[in-house]
Amino acid sequence: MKIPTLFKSLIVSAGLAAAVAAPAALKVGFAQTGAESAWRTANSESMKAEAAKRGIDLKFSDAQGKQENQIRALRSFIAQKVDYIVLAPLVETGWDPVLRDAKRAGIPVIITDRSIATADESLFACFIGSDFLEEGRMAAAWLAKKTGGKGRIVELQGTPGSAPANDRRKAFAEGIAGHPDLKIIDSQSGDFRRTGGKEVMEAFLKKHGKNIDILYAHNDDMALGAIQAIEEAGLKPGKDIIIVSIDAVREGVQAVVDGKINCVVECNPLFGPKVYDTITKLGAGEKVERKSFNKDELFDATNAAAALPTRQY
Ligand code: GYE
Repeated sequence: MKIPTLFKSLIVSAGLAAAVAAPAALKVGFAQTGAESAWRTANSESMKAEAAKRGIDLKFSDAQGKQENQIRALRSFIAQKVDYIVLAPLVETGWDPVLRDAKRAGIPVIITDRSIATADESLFACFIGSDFLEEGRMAAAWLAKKTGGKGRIVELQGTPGSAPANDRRKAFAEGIAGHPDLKIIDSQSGDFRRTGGKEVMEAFLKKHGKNIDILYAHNDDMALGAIQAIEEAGLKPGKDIIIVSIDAVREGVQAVVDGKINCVVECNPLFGPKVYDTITKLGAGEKVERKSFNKDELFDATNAAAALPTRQY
């Protein structure tokens, strides 16, 4: 077909305009820990949905709970020359070598959700997450008040070596230290998983029988698993055993409404908008906060029912 010259030039200029108007999509690599809990699912969803909304080309990697998989994902993001890397680090230590590689390649890294331990603060651009120490303190303060400072506690820890497990354990222990009759009689990891919570609670019940007054779980999923074990042992969760956990995912808040969990401390997983806003600012050469934390709430029998209809995760 013969195209008239005028049309030809129109086609060419339209093509040029499109090329100018549509710069290549920003490439972001997100190294996620895995899919261990409802919190994590909500976190992944927030990162994916917000990227899609903003036209960001998100490369999402699920490390299935293994640090070596996360390190491999980071190396692959570097090889693909992404514009930014977002890392939700499974554990606190062991990141320096791969972060050094990212730095050498000139790719800024944003640490999200969990913090890392490093002597070289120049290895990441900023941190966006939650204050796990504050969450542990809130859980301890609520419990001390509710029980009058008395009770034998079993603790379900999160993933060993992870910032939330380390900090929630430390701050809670400090929070109850002033109450000599509040004692942790046993503490094991359930890896932030429902099955882990159930199995470890079964073992606690076998070992300690009726000598457990309180369960402190580092997340709702483990508390929900433990509730199954408690019910199967013929006991009433929330009554025979007082339960405090962290996250406030919808099912956790529902359990508070049902009287099976007594208190949940919130940990908001919806970081997508904040992470990409931060990336936009970094791209524009603006200053960003070095460490920014979400403000979290607490739900118990007094406010859980009112909060439930508007929970976003
Ligand atoms: O509490 C837990 C998840 O790092 C804050 O990880 C996160 C924790 C969250 O598996 O449910």
